Amino acid sequence: MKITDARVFVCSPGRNFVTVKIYTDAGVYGLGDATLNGRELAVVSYLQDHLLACLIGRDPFDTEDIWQYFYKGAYWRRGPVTMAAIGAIDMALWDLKGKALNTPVYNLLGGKSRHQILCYTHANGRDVAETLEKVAALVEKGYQAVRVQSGVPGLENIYGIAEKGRSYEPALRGNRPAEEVWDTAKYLRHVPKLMAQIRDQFGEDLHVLHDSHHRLTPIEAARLGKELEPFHLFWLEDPVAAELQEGFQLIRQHTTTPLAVGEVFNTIFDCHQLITHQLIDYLRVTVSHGGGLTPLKKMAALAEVYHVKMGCHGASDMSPICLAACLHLGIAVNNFGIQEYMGHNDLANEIFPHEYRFERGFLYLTDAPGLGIDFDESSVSSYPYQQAYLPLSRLTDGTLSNW
Ligand code: EZ4
Ligand code: CO
Repeated sequence: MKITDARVFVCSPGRNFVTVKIYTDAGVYGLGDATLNGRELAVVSYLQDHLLACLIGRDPFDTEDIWQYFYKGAYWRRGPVTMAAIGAIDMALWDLKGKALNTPVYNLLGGKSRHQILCYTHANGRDVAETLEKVAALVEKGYQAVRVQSGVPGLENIYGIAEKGRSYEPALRGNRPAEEVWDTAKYLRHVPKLMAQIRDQFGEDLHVLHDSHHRLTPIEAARLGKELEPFHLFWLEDPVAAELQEGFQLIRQHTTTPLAVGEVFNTIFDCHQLITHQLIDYLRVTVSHGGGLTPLKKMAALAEVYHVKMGCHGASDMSPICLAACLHLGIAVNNFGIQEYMGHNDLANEIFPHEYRFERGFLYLTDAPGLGIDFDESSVSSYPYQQAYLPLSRLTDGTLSNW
């Protein structure tokens, strides 16, 4: 079998998605997600101008060699734009291989290690009362794990909080990023109170997660982790910006709250020390931004050795194709932890028909071949690209901070 064509599509059913499609002389095609929130067109150019033509004539089953060809072959390695582009191609090739062999991708990754995939979704009220209501509604739907965020008294707009009556969407339309004001002291006073009320109302059985979204220093994160210990979080996510892997040693010395990191990582070299020094408990690298299933299965294997479990990033700013890839990996590896599941709007679900489904707190896959997803190309003309960016954060005195 030979690759005959490879194309990239951008559509915006409420938010931008970048999709790679690889065609073969056998008629079977594969789909990959190349969406990088706020930097979509840079990935499109990387694919279109530099990678896709190199695929023509290749055997699509050679996933390892094609991955190495693009990773080592560029000379310039790593980085989110490069790795999202390589990741989409790799994902599309695994999808294609599964379809050609008439088997789900998980069968190519080791088969089923479990029959259902534990997932969590987000509760994000503007204040504690609204957050409690939202958690109650999710528990009603059967969720056994919820990521709990709430507005902080004295701060206007913060990460993770939806506008009234709307579902949360981090990227905002416009030609430059919006700016938010952040105050760590206020936040650190608020979160333990929030978690006390959550445990009070929902008891010990609910798995509770929380995302600090890179905003703390190691010693601040240590304080938060310690103060949250009585509430037994499933994980505390991105307590600090993680370029400095050693920073986690300090957090780890002080708290037994489990730590999850990795949604902005692109390669094993972003997290090898976090894993081998046992500084984290969950690895959140996602399949698209981490360069595809080829490197993700290696990361999962290294993590397994060091008791680290997988918790792939599954926000709605990756398309259903990426979520499907995370689920195939998640069902196959032994060291699966949990899958983030924000879901997508109705339009995105129509444009990307998929076989995975949510039921009472778990996600399920069928035995549909490949990744079990498809893509409606007419969305490109009906819902064209819309410029949108993630916000940025400033401290109250104007200092640029971590969003
Ligand atoms: O801010 O996906 O855990 N989830 C997150 C997300 C990220 C967005 C960035 O595009 O932190 O909401
Ligand atoms: Co996060």
